[in-house]
Amino acid sequence: MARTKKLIDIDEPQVPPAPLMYLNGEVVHAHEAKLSVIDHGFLYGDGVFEGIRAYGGRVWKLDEHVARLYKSLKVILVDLPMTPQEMRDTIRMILRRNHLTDAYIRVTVSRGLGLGLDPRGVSNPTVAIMPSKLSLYPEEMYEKGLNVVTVSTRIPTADAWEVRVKSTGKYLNNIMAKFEANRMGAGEGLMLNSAGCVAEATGDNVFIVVGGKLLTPPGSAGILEGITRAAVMEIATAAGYGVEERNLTLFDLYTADEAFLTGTAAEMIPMVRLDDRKIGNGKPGPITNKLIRMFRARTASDGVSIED
Ligand code: PXG
Repeated sequence: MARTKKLIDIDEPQVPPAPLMYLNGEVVHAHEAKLSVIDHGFLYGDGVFEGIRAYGGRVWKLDEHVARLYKSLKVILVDLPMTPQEMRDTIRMILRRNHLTDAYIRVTVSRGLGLGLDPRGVSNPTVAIMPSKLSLYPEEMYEKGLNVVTVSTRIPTADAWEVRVKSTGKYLNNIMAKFEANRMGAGEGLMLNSAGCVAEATGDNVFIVVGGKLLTPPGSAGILEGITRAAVMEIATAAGYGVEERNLTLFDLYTADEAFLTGTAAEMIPMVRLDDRKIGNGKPGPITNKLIRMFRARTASDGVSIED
């Protein structure tokens, strides 16, 4: 009798099932998740978010991300009927339910439902927690370094409190800045603030290395104070490097020994060219590479387990 064992069943769907996500108290398939057209997040970008990562079954900097989310909610006057502990547990539960150990997870909260600006007419904050694919820079960019351009889109008002909140609404500016960088064929766009000082990249913070010391713009430059930025500052300080928050101009970046960007998705990535100038010798610097190794060792060992 002929053997009928099939190596590949072409009728079997090869598409992975849609991930499960949390939406307003329920666990649903992501492709079935629906939001109202009068959601204030959709109508006005009236909400806040966090991008979080898990490595090897542990959520990296979970407490810090949840703390920043609740700080953002406090600033925009949204009172969530969900405690930070419930938020942490729900994030871990969604990762568990999807059997995801290495993942990106996006937490988005909007003010809720209502048409019209008056927040008194808006009720029931929307809470969405969804795992997603990471949009990372290609691996080769970590070895060769990023080519960055200064874009004309600026951080609107560096001294205003709004720009320091991780609000959904402010990202139109960052998206336009990313368009500019793409159009110029660069890997990333550097944004200045209204005073002309260096602020940040479209979704990453900026560091330079000068004389063995790390320099990065302060919160008052209108940046989002990244959780990766804080982790890198802590790792570098513990390794004996000086770290200083200081207002920087393009002159400082053009003449730096080394430079790199930090962010949840990017982790740490060397920046080797800015506006057609080489930074240092145009290759990832030794201190940058050493800190990248230390950072990766930390993400591989630290974090809050997704298991109960
Ligand atoms: N600046 C800006 C403007 C950002 O949006 C950072 C700096 C780095 O912050 P963290 O805390 O990640 O080190 C960010 C982070 C997303 C997404 O879903 C956005 C970010 C990070 C991850 C995902 O689009 N922005």
